[in-house]
Amino acid sequence: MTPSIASDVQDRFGVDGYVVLPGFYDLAADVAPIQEGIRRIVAFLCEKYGVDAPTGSAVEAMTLAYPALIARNRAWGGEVYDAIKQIPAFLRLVSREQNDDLFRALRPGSLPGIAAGGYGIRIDNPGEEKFRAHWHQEFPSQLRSSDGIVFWSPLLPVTEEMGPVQIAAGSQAEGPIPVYRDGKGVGATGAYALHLDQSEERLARYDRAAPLTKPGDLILMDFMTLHQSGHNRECFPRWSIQFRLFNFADPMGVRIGWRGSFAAGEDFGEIVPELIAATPDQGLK
Ligand SMILES: O=C(O)CCC(=O)C(=O)O
Ligand SMILES: [Fe+2]
Repeated sequence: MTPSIASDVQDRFGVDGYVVLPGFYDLAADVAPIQEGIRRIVAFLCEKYGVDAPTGSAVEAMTLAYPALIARNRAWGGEVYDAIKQIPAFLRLVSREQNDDLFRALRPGSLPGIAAGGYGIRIDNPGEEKFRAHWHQEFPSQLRSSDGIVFWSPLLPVTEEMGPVQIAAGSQAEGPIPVYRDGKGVGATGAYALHLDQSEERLARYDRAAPLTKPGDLILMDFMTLHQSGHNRECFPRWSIQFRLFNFADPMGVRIGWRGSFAAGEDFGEIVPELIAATPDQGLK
């Protein structure tokens, strides 16, 4: 049976390729235990490296202690990043039945899967271009199936200054867009080095949204919807959860054996060669 959700959610998702569900997760039950896990991990690393910074609350750990850690050594931030995706409360949120129900309601007849390696917690630091996700579709960097949805939920209230995710509304209509590789001059690799063919022409066709969300809220984006990270101009990082559900029943997914992309150690170009663009789009920023 297909679970029911408000039909306007289905309609808006179908038209815009994204939708915001305010308060989808329970702050106390679902989100606070993740924030607490982050606080403790940041506190362990501050102690390990002798960084004197406040970790009494999760907000302090995320906005003061983490920046203090990476100010001393950026690689210590990588330790935090790799550790926090293993917080049990985070994996419980990723694998909540509510998520599969939502997916099945938006994709009637689907059999949802959780994209392995496709879940994590972003820490978008002010002024850090190397890990900023510029305009992309999720599909080439995740694969698994062409029919998929990104789940995105913040761990701190997102303000304009923090550079909310930007979404080209309705751009899922483009279907799969070929991509080419370029390190952006900042050593970007993997998914961060992929560029869309004819990006400017394509993006010009759509209005852009940049929803301001708070912990508990959920943004859903179609695997084909163009989106990018905003520029964080705050003095602390933007922390957010993302994971991806795909559809085992999608014929394209069946054809590629539900194989993944970069996060699975695979090269998307070998799995779906038609996604490789012939010529770079020179106008891309
Ligand atoms: O949070 C961001 O800045 C980018 C998010 C994104 O690209 C994703 O969740 O797929
Ligand atoms: Fe993305």
